[in-house]
Amino acid sequence: MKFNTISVIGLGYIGLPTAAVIASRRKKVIGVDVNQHAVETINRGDIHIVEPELDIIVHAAVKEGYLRATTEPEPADAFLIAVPTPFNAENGNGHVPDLSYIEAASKNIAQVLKKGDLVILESTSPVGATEQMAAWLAEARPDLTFPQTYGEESDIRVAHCPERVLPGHVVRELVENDRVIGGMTAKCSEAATALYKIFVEGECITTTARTAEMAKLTENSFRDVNIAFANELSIICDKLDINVWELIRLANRHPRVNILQPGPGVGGHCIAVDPWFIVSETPEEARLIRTAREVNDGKPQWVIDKVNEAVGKFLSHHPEKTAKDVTIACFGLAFKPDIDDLRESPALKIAEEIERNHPGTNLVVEPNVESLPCGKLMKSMILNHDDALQQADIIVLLVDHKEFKKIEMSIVERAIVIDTRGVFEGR
Ligand code: SAJ
Repeated sequence: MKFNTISVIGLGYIGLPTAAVIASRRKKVIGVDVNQHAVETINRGDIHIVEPELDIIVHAAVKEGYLRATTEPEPADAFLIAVPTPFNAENGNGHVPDLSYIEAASKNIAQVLKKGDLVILESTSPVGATEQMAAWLAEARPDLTFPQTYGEESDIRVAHCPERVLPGHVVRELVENDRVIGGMTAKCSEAATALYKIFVEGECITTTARTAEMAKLTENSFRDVNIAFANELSIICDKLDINVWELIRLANRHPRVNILQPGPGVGGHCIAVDPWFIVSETPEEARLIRTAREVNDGKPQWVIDKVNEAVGKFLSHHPEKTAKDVTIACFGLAFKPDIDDLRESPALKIAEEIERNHPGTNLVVEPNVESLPCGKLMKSMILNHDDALQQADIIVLLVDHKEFKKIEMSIVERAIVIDTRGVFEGR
């Protein structure tokens, strides 16, 4: 199959790198996004998100004329949909996936579809979402045929190919990772494979659309369950007065044991979201997956309780003082180490809650950001780590950034330390 023009719908953390990498293979790429600011930024050759190396390839792709962004869909030979799939607020079954962005994107591209086109859903989706997308396309274009009714003879090919790249390593992983290709028919998989072969050096493995959907949810649920195990261990060890970091190191010496690391909770927009897509479809069966979500979502409150305990401990040693005299410093706000991404970060959530509750001085240290997001932590002071260490009575280590790993123990020991990442206690 030949793809002269490829359109990527949704120019966010996945869509923009994908569009740029395809364009870097000298294919004409039309990026579509509802965000006018994003479209203008990209057309200038700049980027509106933070991802290493992305600026260089977007700049080159735009300047060489292979990548162009617009707010309105245009005809193409293949359409890659990479829009968000958040979940709606809780109902009886937990959290229900919100497919409205996929619906809007499919209705939008339906207008420009022509016989022979390929439509790929890349957004992480609940099982059945690709079939639903194909149904929306068919409803909007009764003049074309689709795989759900015409099988291999259909005018349009439809597949689900979930993205699996790690934020911070997107440009490399887009090319190197294996791809799961779930076509609605074998020919759909074949067409999608031909598209990914343009830029993927990993293996392209074909399956059904439903299995591909479930594969992505399974990968992130696997990680969530394993992090929950580590988080639960950390709570148990705290109660039993055991150093969890040493414990995990020792247990991991077993050839078939590989425990992940505890932390203040699970952040980002994938691992904390995707398992709910399984739970909401099969609430009776997905007991372990639901519990893992609850354990990880409960961890920030456990950390906050520890901070309150630490304030009590500090005051019992300094009876002349009140909580107003206590300085608490939160080290790290990002959702994982060495990135500046504060979205869905348990560390940020904990720092905000401490600020809300604590009447004394609140300090925050985040080496990866220059200023705090608008409206966040208005009563906290952002400092470098040396100054914060000087002033803090209580240190809450929330993210294992490389800068924090270099801090001398003798300086830290002057304060009460709550180390959620084992940066100090794990040494
Ligand atoms: N975390 C721990 N302990 C660990 C590992 C991670 O507490 O041992 C925490 C992190 O601090 C962070 C959260 O989990 O708050 C998630 O971080 P992550 O690095 O595990 O994953 P993400 O969300 O950045 O990216 C994941 C990846 N999925 C898997 O590794 C199975 C990535 O490959 C996916 O493409 C991405 O989700 C996605 O878009 O779905």
